[in-house]
Amino acid sequence: MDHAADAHRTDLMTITRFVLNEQSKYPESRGDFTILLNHIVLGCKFVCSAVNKAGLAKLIGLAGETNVQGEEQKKLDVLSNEVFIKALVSSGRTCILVSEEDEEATFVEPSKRGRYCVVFDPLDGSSNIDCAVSIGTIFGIYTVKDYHEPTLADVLQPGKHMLAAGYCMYGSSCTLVLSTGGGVNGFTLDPSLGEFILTHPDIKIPKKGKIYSVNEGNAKNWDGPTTKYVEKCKFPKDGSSSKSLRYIGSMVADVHRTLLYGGIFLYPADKKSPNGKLRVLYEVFPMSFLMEQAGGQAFTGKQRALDLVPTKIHERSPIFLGSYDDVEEIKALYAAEGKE
Ligand code: FDP
Repeated sequence: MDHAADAHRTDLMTITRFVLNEQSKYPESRGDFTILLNHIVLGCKFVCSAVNKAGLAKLIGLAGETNVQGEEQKKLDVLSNEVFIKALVSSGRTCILVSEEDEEATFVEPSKRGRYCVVFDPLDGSSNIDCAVSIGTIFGIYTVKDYHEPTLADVLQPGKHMLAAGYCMYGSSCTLVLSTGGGVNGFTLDPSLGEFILTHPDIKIPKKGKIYSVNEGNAKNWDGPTTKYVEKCKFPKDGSSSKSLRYIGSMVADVHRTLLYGGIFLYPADKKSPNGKLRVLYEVFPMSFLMEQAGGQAFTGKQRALDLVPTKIHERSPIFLGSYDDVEEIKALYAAEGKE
């Protein structure tokens, strides 16, 4: 064993160290946010370990199977939800939780309340679990006005009021991308240490990209601007090269690639789903927050995504997000349509 190399590893920038450093910039801080984030990180590690075993489900009894002890095992998305709810409640720093898995918001019991609201999708892209494609957890954090009397209004706020947002992608590596409002940083889980290490400091999305990402199977139902935009990606008339199409169908993975390589991710409205498919609170807002923090843009087809004021916790919205110039083009097409 190379002890010298191991010794060096102790000065790595772990996510805990990173957040503590950030915290030290605010002398009035009591460390509540750091504690909350530690609990989210714990949830991510737990889910990562469960996802890694998903392919062995039939052998060891996960996801709806019965295990060797004869106990009924839970579906991964149900399990992930329970993991995050328990982690967040036991942090003692939350008061309202909104999860994709639960119809109603969870109001934390008074003795365990803190001042944060967390909106999250515990396992997004879950239709990809059985074929081992990357999936992820998405989260956004708000502060409550008065934690003695939390109400739904505390989470039905525009995305621009979010304090922090992030996602954890369970892929070929486990990657956590986080913004607390001062840029975007990416951390990769080192399985040998069980720690997330800062591997992608200060992520900036390229100003213009070469990739578009959309479910083209819905094309016959798209509106004019989306149709024109995708046509332009494939058959540009200004002499530029066509864009490449990449669509995994797992939002975290598609957005992660868009953030790192540039380009645009679209989940537009269509005739069958006039509000698109993706959920405002725990898909559209956190990803839009990260995009803006990385120098990109996020647009709903009508307005800046983070200006949207949700009226229901599971509301949906169309979304176009990614490189600044690419989103600018789709905005111009919607503006032109408005003038017709
Ligand atoms: P999934 O249905 O597998 O859970 O909102 C969920 C989501 O995946 C996103 O992760 C993904 O971007 C989108 O739906 C894919 O939808 P389509 O299958 O309609 O393309």
